[in-house]
Amino acid sequence: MKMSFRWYGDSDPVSLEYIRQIPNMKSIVSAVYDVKPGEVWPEESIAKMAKQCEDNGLVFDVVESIPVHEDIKLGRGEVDKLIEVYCENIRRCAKYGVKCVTYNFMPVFDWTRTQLDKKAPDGSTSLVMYWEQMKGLDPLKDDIHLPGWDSSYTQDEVRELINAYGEIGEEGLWANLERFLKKVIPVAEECEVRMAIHPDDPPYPIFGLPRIITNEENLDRMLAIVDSPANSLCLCTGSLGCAASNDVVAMVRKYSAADRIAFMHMRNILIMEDGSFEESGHLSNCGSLDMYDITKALVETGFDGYVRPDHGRMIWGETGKPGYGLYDRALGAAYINGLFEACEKANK
Ligand code: DNO
Repeated sequence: MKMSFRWYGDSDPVSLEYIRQIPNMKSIVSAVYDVKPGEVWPEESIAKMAKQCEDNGLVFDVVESIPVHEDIKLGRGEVDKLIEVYCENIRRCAKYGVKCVTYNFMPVFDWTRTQLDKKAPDGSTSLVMYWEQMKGLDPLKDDIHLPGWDSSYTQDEVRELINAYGEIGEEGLWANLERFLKKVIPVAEECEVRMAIHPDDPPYPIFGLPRIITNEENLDRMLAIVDSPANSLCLCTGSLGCAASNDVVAMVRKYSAADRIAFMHMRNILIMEDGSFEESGHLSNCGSLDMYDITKALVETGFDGYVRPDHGRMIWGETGKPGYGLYDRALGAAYINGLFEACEKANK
């Protein structure tokens, strides 16, 4: 496996100087952040990121994310032109050494949480999604500002988008994903880049928006659209894992054995009785997922893709981007390194 760490560029309070000191750290996961979805990434920005990483003994070889424009997901407007821009961004990233591009096909919103700083008894804080706090919220009627949601949309725009997704439904979203993949994957293959789709987080409908990257049946369907290692998964344990019906260990084993996992997001979550969940420490006994079994499944199937410690809690008084502080993610990396070392030795 190749250990990696997400870095948000110059605005990130965590520095590359610190990231490089985490044992076994090799790759930086980042993106060009000052360009809107649907626009071409300036080569200078990609080159600068690559150079900054290299100067710190790291490699910028994973992109997270090249965002997919809503019109591509909705199949409206200038879709073909937008997909062409997407392909051009893949080519440009590949030119500067990128090997893996993460993206998602979630309508309107990326991950959904109800609170980003829920305090645990030990004083740490983390992201949570409590149904109790979601109850009664209706984005078609109320003005909703859930933490972490893209604030560049006005409430009217959000309503328009939600209605448009309601009209196309899940099958419409599938059709638009297919159209996207059939154009993008051949370009990725040419560039020797693996596309890694991130599962919907959480993997069930929110506010009636269709969600399709959610469970084994749908992952099978997605991978079959273009049967190529360039069309792969970013298997996020914490996203798939917060639906108790998903057997994450079995999914990891199956897709890794088939060489369809390009990128692993490793984090743990604690699922509560009503389906709410809290992001926990990475260790198995902090949450509902067995991180040892997940790692064992990866090692036994010869996984050689990228891994990153996903969301950490905020600990030791650190402030910064929720989920993306240094300390707890570094603890996560150390733990994951340990799991891999043990599993690899046992597997010899
Ligand atoms: C959350 C992340 C996601 C992920 C995107 C990929 O912290 O895992 O925002 O980057 O869904 O496109």
